[in-house]
Amino acid sequence: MTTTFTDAKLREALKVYFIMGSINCLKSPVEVLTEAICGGITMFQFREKGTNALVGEEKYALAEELQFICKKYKIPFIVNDDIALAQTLKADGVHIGQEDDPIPVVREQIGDKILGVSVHNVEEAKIALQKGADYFGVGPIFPTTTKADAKPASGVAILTELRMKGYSLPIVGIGGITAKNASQVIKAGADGVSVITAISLADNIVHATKVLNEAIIQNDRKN
Ligand code: 3NM
Repeated sequence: MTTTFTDAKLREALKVYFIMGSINCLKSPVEVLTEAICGGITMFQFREKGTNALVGEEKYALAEELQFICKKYKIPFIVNDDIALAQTLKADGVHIGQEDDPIPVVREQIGDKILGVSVHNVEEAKIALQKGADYFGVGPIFPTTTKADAKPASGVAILTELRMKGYSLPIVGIGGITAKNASQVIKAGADGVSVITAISLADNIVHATKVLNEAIIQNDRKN
């Protein structure tokens, strides 16, 4: 790990990792994020992507507003695939996928901020580790409709495989994760779960987040 976050602090932050952009919300993103924080999320990723996503000044303004809320509640604020935005806002880190800028280039730009990388198999994990990822986002674990170009769901076996092969880097599972299936993800070896829909589209966001949080805490191997 290269980040100034300690290993323990990063694993703790990854437990209930909420990802969201304006298109994932049925009401104001500010309200959604505030309620998710009240419910107990431990980290937030601003992911303003997809059809009708904000760009330019509007994207910047929303990011700034959401970061302000995160700062108030001491929730780490990560930016998805927009290094310039992350740099301007002095975000806590960035998350990139396999098709985004190369890992060494991003690392060079962000220094010791958190660098998360999406990986889908052992080969990608090996390269991401070598090139300086601080954590892996592994998915989609379960089927998801949120990411248009998501790969087929892998199930939790990929998590077990990564741990068995000696990958001890912090791992967060992603894709179709809910309070009902989250325990499988943790039992298979992930430190936490990242979710969009399970929180952003919940009727009662505070309640849904609390239930998800409890599912993680209860199944955490270290508790
Ligand atoms: N990345 P939901 S799956 C943003 O597999 C994202 O890398 C994925 O949304 C990957 O919790 C995904 O609504 C969408 O399924 C996750």
